[in-house]
Amino acid sequence: MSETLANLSSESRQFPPPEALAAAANVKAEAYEEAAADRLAFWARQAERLTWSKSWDQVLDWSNPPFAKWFVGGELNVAYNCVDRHVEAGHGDKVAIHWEGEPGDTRTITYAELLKLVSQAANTLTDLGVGAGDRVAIYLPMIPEAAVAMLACARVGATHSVVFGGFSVSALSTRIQDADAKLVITADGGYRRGKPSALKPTVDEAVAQCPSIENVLVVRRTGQDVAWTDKDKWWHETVEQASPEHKAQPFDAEHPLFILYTSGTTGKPKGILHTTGGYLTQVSYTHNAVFDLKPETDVYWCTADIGWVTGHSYIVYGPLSNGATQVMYEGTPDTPGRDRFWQIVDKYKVSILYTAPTLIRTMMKWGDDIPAGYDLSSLRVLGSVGEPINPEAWMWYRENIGRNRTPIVDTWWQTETGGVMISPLPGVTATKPGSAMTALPGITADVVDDQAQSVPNGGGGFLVLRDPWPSMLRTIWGDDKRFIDTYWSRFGAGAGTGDEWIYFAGDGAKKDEDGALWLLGRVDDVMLVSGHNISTTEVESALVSHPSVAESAVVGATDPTTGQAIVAFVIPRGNVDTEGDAGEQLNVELRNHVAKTLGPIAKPRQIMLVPELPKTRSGKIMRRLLKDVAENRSLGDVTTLQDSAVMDLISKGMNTGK
Ligand code: 6R9
Repeated sequence: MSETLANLSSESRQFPPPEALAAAANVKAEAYEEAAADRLAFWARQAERLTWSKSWDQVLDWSNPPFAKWFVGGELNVAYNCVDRHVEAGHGDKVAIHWEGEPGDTRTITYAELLKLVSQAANTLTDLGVGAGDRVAIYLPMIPEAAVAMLACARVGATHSVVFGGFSVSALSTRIQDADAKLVITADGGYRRGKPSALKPTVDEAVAQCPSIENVLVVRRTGQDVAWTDKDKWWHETVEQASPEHKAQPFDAEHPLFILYTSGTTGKPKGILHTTGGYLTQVSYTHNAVFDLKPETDVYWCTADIGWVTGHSYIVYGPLSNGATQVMYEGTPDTPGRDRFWQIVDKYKVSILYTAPTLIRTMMKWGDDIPAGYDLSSLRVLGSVGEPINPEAWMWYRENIGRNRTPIVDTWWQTETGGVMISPLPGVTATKPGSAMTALPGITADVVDDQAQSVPNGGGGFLVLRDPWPSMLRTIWGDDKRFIDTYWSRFGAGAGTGDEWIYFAGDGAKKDEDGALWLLGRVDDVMLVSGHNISTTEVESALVSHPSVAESAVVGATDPTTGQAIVAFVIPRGNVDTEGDAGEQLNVELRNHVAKTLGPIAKPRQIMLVPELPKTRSGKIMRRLLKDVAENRSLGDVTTLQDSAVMDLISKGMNTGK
């Protein structure tokens, strides 16, 4: 893809794993060879981490590609694996969730208490006529009931569809309608940025458009006034009064576990379908391997929202199947102060922290002195997910949070892949800042050219996955054709070339001289400037490598002379003066800095200094909206935007030329 730039941006820093961590690591280097020798036998061994009611007859049935069946004939219950079996093994008193509400209220939930809550919720679902095969929409803030609701669905075999709390009426109702859900589980509201933020009115409006909904189960969180309809039932008057006895019944390995909608850039949201046995196998294995989880001693914290796949796989199913103790936090990182995260790490002695580049860059912007005021010595593994992490953000994370001691695992995966696919192993890999490094044991990732040929080291192209993996999506809910068209028709058998079915991830990537993988963002975002393909990620990383820059987003805007021209939106670091001449000067300096770092072809036509960038609720930059601004168009779909005021600020700045 970006051959011109591939040779120019090179990273020579490398960090081997700490010796003590390497010596005691859950997964050692041999795992790669073992998996390569017999991939299916490797995954079968990982499946044995779980408790199956009935063992499988066949590890993988790939006779009808691209529709995979894993652990064919096997039966298990996901909730039993995440809760009951830890209690049965004598760990009932162990803390499953240290929950921290935004206003500072807390709850500590042991595995025994979690079992009680999940059993009560399962009994309530049954009472409400929800059973195996039904769909349930979950629209909740980050409260323990979110995990309980998901596990209760899994327990009775209902398929959940979690929608980010705060998504609009139309986003919620289209998801309910597409899945034909029978029940919504919601709350009166949740706390965000120091205030109660209502959820119930959105549900009321959505349900009015969704005749399939029979009941609405409402958790009381904020105590704010709510309108009441005859479909509504309070959680505390149903679930909390229900019997705590519930026997989990096993389901087929391919029983649908959840649907999660991804918005994509165009068209209606895709309902990504995940099933039971393969999904739980991979999230359990990867959570253990990638974070080197020691369930007896670690305190794990994933800062994601439950509405994102990261919340599904690495707050609920991965950690709980592994019997981990974790922190769950309701609110935003700046409430009541910008030190909230570090206060939480210090308070609970968090040892594994999993967060997103957007948050790391925000922390950079706020300044080094904030984390410096806290004891972060409990941390031993740091993770990143959601976007490419710029090398300088990676270094900042290592130095200021990891205090140069802890490995960083940059984990590449997607809603569609269900679990982590490409990542360092903390006890094995010598990491490079900004690289997700290599595919995990049992996973075959590659970078190919547009003829599906593997590119040599030093080359760039499209990221693909060559073999099916246990937690792969099984289809797009109700739309097998779109499943094939979107992921399998670009290369290989699905495209009519070759026998091999090749999964196209939609991301650009390159292999460096050592074969390490560097993710370059969505291929839809690649810019074509005077005939050269340039990735947004590389220009953004060049900008972030300047000491005055905290965060940046780059788009290609139509340009009469170069086809597309690079327009960059830049958030300066907290201490940088951007008033008047200083701003002008910084602008010139930044354009030259990119030209020097990457080559003159990558020099931005224009740089806008902005206070914020438009992001999704999972923290991804919405470049599509910035492109609308750069090309003077009215804004496209903004329903998944985290904060709608941001776009006004940016558009205003653009129009006045500031
Ligand atoms: C887990 C998640 C998937 C897209 C993916 C890619 C980007 C995620 C990344 C990364 C570079 C990483 N992405 N992790 N890019 N390095 N470590 O984010 O799922 O919300 O479906 O997004 O996110 O572009 O294709 P999802």
